Amino acid sequence: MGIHEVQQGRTPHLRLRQWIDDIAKMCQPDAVRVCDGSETEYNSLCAQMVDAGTLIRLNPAKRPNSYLARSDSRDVARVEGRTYICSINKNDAGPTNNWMDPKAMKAKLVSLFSGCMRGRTMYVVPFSMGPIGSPIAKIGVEITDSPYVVASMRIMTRMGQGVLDALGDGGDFVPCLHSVGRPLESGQKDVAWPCHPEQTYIAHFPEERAIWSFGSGYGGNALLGKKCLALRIASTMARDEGWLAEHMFIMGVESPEGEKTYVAGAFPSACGKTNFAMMIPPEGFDGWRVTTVGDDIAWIKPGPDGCLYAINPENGFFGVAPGTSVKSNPRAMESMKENCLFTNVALTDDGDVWWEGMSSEPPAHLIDWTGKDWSPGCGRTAAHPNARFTAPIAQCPSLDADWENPGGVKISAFLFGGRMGKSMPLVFQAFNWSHGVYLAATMGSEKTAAAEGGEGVRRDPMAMLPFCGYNMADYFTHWLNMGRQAPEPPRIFRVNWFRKDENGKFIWPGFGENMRVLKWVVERVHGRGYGVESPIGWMPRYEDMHWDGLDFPKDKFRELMTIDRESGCGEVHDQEELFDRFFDRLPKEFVYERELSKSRLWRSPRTWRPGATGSGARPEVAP
Ligand code: TSX
Ligand code: MN
Repeated sequence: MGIHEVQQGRTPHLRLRQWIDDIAKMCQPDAVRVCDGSETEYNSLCAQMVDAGTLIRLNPAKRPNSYLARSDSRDVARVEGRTYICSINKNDAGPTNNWMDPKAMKAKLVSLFSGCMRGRTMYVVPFSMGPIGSPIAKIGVEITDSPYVVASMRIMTRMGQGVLDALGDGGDFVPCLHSVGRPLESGQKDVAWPCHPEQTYIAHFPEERAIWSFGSGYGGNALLGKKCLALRIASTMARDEGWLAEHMFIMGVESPEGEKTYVAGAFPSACGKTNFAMMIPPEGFDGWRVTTVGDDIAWIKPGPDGCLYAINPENGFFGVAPGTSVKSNPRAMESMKENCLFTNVALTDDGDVWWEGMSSEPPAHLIDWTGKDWSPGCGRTAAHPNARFTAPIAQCPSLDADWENPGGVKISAFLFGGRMGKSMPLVFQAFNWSHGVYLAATMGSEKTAAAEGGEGVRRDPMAMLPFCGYNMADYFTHWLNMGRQAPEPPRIFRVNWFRKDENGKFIWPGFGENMRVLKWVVERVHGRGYGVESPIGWMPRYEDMHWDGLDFPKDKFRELMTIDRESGCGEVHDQEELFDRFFDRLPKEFVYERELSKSRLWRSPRTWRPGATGSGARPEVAP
């Protein structure tokens, strides 16, 4: 076939080699390069992208070994409308996923992929999600014609020869095929960010355990280890194998006495998940430490003792840049000091990066994410709102000592929380596992911008709505089963940092002060923290929280924790809309949990506050 082979990485794996040959025959690249993951390879790819205009090398004195990429303005985010779960039966994708028949989708994609890499190099990227050799880890191989994807995968995953060695001559891998969808016909000049927005497809084949992605070079559309493998495909594996693949951060909380507790949690987008996972304990918490295991994905399996153990399958952060600052998240800023890729942020005159929220005063002049001159007040944002940093996790100053423990870390609590301006209290604990799963499934976040469709709550069960690779009702059932099998399942909590007062101001200071909530959670799971039984779950009274170092008056706390009967009933009523989508597949437990929630609220005082006399609430210890 006249394809030039650059065999950096070496593998005796015949099935893998056959797959590479088959894909090369279909895509017809000029060259095939099996990546070894070395620094030399990374540097030469980046240099090649600088020459091609895809990357700009940042000032090495300001941002060593780092680059800026500007994408096509039509290729700036995940495309949920073009993301498909191609299960054999439509019902197995469920009402929340786009579905296409796998044969029809394959036929469509084979025609798109035929010859799609002409004039380009086809890269073969072996990667491990999770520490290489961990019993919880999975191996994937991404074939891509985007050097930007290769460089990003080297930061975000364990990538290269070590993975080929672990695969040996017959190990299992998830085949992930990706193309930007822009072949270079004879002599045609390339563009800085090739893509094909009109023909973008992000297709998952859950039975075959394969991923085909065409037309986009951006983030979750193109770095197939992350959302596609580690969430959509892994969630179906987890259902079949008895574990959980979740859209969760993992963090450690260490007390002054040296007691270590791990917490995992899911927040919908724009709720500060990465900030929370890297939180710095505030004043009044001398000797407490928060450590980071991961900020986005958790793979959680029962260990030999039946408890749930979690690993972070990733090796880097792919975080939203705007809003990240030394104030909001100093540990993220530290993580991106060097060895980073930035995408769609602004470029400063001295060759560094900037984005909205990085500093209160914007620089007087910038080059914006589209490559145009920018000055304050020009009417455009300098960075795209979905601009990203790609940073090695090893550079995180709060990285947990056990972040690469192949057995994972033992999870004691799950947190779920959205952005709710009214009615939802700061924190409460589920009565039991099935109630907790119900609270997680009914989680929602208020729509922020008018552009997203105005008022109302967007339900995002377990923050998995765009990431569950199968019928979400079956996913709820799987969650219920996982708790039944664990001897002591993690305790489940709902949190809300975003409640507002009657003037529209946030009541809770948030950020590091969330440590006070975390401390109550930790004490609850160890059977020490006091709580009272409210109509919606266990709650701390004012005196059950640690207030050293913060002047937060008791009446403000009461306001933050108030349960209003009318809005509580309204919330439970609204949940019916979500449940109706799942018809008969919805677990029976949810129907009963909803009835119980309704009854408890109906019979509660008009306004319920923890510790208020006459509320019927008595202090209790039982977690
Ligand atoms: O990330 C946030 N967290 C979690 C941090 C550990 N954000 C940022 C918004 C999401 C991207 C928050 N914003 C949090 C929060 O806990 N809370 C708020 C709301 C808030 C915003 C500004 C203030 C207070 C609260 N400012 C002052 O109190 C001065
Ligand atoms: Mn995410």
